[in-house]
Amino acid sequence: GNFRLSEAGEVLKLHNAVESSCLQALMSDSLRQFVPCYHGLTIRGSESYIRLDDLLSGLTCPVIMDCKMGVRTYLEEELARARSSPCPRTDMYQKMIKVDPEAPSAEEHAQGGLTKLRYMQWRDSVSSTSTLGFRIEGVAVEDGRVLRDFKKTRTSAQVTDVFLSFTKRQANVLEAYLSRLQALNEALKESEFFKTHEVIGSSLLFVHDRTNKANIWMIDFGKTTPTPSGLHLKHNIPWVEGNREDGYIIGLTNLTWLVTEALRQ
Ligand code: 4IP
Ligand code: MN
Repeated sequence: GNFRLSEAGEVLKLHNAVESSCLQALMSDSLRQFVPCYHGLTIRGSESYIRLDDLLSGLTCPVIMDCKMGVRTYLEEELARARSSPCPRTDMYQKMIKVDPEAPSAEEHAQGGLTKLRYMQWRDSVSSTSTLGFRIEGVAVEDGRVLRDFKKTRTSAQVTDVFLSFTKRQANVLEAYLSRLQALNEALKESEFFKTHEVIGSSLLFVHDRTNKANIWMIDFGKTTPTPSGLHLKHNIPWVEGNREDGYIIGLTNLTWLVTEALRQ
């Protein structure tokens, strides 16, 4: 979406203060090796951009999968907003009926709109987000085609099928992903950043190429917010409103389990 390629093995992403402060903090955290290197801001025309290492540079015909992590993809403030000033959006309604014309209520059909919260909660529940703690957002295949038809990919069997076709069942690729997931799990245990941030809407980017080099990166921190001072999140317990938990580790554990399953099939 808001990406744009720059000249020298870097990617420019439209500046967002929440994201750049996360990236800044991550550069001196145990998670550093899982995050694209951040080089500060730059200005092009009238816009400010975040400079990141291009994760695809040096790869031949990369294949990419984006998994959005967590048991919810909206911030707690979205709940407050929907209560205090509910604002039905026609674009949310249009996106919902494109996936499932039956999903809106009679009232929502009548007004032809729904709140962002309602849309996001529905998206989380029809995908694997609510149950598995992550969902597949998209896959880009060798020839550059991008597949985005995963909105109703919800069960563990459906997710495993996507892993199998994404990796073409190559055991060495699946094994490389598995060990990277395990290393990430260890780094998260050590991470000061992870303890003190609610990680919402962030993705793990799976990338491998023809030479079977395989890697996983943490990306997208536009909704990753510091906890009120002193609060340490566990990331592996259910979310209830007010506890700020994101279920990131629930998702990582299930992801690891399903990659292991894919290896067995
Ligand atoms: C999108 O829904 C994603 O949830 C976006 O989150 C979100 O942006 C969009 O909200 C919402 O419409 P689909 O993926 O179903 O299209 P992300 O950026 O994490 O992918 P926010 O602003 O929440 O980051 P709007 O309000 O931008 O439309
Ligand atoms: Mn994203």
